[in-house]
Amino acid sequence: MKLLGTDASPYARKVRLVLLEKNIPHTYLIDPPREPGSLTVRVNPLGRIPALILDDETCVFDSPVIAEYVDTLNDAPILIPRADALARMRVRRWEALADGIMDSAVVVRTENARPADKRDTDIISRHNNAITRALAHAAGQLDRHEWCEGASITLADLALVSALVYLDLRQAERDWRGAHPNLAAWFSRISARPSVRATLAG
Ligand SMILES: N[C@@H](CCC(=O)N[C@@H](CS)C(=O)NCC(=O)O)C(=O)O
Repeated sequence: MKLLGTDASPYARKVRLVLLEKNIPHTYLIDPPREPGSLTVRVNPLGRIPALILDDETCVFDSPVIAEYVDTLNDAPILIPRADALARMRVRRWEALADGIMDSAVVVRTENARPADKRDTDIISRHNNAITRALAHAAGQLDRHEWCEGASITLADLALVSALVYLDLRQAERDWRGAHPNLAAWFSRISARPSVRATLAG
């Protein structure tokens, strides 16, 4: 299978981490959708990354669907709990929280890229406030636990680390480590994992 993404995309990082943690053979292709000739716009009607192309050419999108599909391919590890409905909901809710941070950070970046007189400062502050609240929620839920959910790594951890890497990339001025030392300690532990380091290497 082939994964289309870019190194900056937090959604692509999330599914790259799922593939790497589960040790699923794949080819990672950097394919910015806005570049002429992009494969992404030919295979994904939404023209977005990440897109996973299976060996029979089936295209899987978007990132939650890819993560869920890939998680069914083996059990080592199981990243989305299968039997415990509440645990499963909590993992998916972590993913929604992390994806929401990514969504808001993308909106802020897009808005800030406009000329100063065309920026909507209300939109910028609403989305920045959402990120601030989501980080406080994440820190509160994480508390002193080693993992976001349960006793081992799940999709929740992979989604959250992807959101935080993206914040460091696009909002370097945001001192989320100072605001949430427990989140900072969790982040430095998880970012030492070979999977995370591999996605940061490129
Ligand atoms: N909800 C989607 C969001 C994917 C998304 O918005 N990807 C961005 C890149 S981070 C994209 O491809 N945007 C289209 C573009 O850049 O033209 C997912 O989870 O996969």
